[in-house]
Amino acid sequence: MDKCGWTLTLAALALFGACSDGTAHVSHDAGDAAVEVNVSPDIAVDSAADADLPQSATAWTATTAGTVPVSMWYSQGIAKIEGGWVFSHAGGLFRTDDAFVEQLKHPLPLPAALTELNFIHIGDIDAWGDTIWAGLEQTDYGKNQQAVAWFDRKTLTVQGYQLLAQHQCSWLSVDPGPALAYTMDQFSDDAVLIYDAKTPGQWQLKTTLKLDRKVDKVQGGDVAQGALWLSTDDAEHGLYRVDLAGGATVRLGSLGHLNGKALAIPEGEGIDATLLNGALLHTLTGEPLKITSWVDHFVVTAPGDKLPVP
Ligand SMILES: [Ca+2]
Repeated sequence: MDKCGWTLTLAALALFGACSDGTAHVSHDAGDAAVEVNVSPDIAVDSAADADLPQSATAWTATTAGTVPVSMWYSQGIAKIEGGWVFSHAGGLFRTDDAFVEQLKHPLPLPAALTELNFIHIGDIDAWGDTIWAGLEQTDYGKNQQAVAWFDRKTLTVQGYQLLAQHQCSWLSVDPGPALAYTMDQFSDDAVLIYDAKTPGQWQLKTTLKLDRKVDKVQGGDVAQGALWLSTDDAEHGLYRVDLAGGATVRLGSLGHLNGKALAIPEGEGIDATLLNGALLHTLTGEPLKITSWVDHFVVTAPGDKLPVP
């Protein structure tokens, strides 16, 4: 969860590039005086799906600011770093520049001690300084034993790991200010586990934040702006905001890419929350046929005046 400077220029949204699949479009006139952001129906906020939610649930919105196709191998996690991005798939890590041009890949980054324990899955990842943090899973969820591992940002080599007493670990986010780490015990859950993360290898469960609703099939999470932002692989590929002060949880919209057929339905994956050219949320969607993946950027608007999150 890198922090980037906040300078909102709608024209800058065009930096995210043209959309390859027709799901979003950003354009500006020759003088940059006017900017048009067209939102495809499949990634607009689904008001029908929100009809049964409290009114406050519709007050926050996430509006697409661009879709970028990326490597099919980027299929689990995403994290913004200085000068680029880091992605994960189940068994590897990748670092790109800001244009998503791959700079380095590490296809087998887990230590033997973990693979011998059947850890085979890297989930959504996060960045903290020169370190990449990743939630890891082994497949026997009943063991109540998953793990966090940390990697050097430049080399993507593992620096250490710690077993965690939780059943699943599809995502993990770190907040360097208070040195806290966030994750969930289950893919579908109504609570967030919060670890004291001051000392690598000695994380201690600090508290549990109870949400005011259950969120299904959470695949990514990132902390920024006093909130936890969740991406899911539920039926609507829902995007959610969790207020860290009390657990109020609202649906913002959707990651999109709901148009697949049969076994080719795309899967909602990880998320990064970094203010970047006016867009706060950046999500990763994978595609089962392994033809491509997508990074989608979203501008978040707050209740009331609908201004973007400051
Ligand atoms: Ca992430």
